[in-house]
Amino acid sequence: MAGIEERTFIAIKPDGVQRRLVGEIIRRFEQKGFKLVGMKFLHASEELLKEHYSDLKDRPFFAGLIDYMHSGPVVAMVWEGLNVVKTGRVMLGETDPADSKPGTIRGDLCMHVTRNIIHGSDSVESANTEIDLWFQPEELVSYQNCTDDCIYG
Ligand code: DAT
Ligand code: MG
Repeated sequence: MAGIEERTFIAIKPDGVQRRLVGEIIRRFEQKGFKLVGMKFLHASEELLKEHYSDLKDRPFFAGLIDYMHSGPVVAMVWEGLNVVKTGRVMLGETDPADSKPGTIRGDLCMHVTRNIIHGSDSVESANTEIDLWFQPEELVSYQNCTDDCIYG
C-alpha cells in the first residue's frame, strides 16, 4: 500500500528513561500498529544534540534544553507506517504537556514543558534529516511485518 513506508524519528528523553517509561511508550507505538525499524540506547553527545535542535539555537531555553537532553541516556528509534509522522505527533500531544489531551503520551505521563519525556519529528522532511543524523543506514532494519494485511487491509 502507498505510504506505509513513511518513517519518523522518536526519542525517549532522559526523563522518560529515568522514570521507567520506555516500555509504556514503545507499547503505544507497537499497539497502534507501527513497525519498529531502528532502535538504540545511548548517551547523546552535546554536539549531536545541538545539531538535532539547531533550529532552536536562538531561543532562551536552548542551553537548558541541551543540558537536559545531555543529562542521561535516551532511547532513539525509527518507526514506520502510514502517516507515522503526523500520527506520531498526535500520539505525543502538544509541546507543553499542560496543553496535551488525556490519551496522549505527554497528556498522560508528564507535566512540564522542560520535562516532556519524548521527541517526535514534526514533518517528513525533518524526520529524514533526524534519522540521517542519529542512525547509520545499516542500523535500520528492513523486514516484512506479517501483520500488514491485518493492519492495512
Ligand atoms: P516539540 O518537542 O513538541 O517538537 P519544539 O521542537 O518546539 O517542540 O521544542 C523542542 C523542545 O524544546 C520541547 O520538546 C521542549 C523544549 N521547549 C520548547 N518550548 C519551550 C519553552 N517555551 N520553554 C522551555 N522549553 C521549551
Ligand atoms: Mg520539535
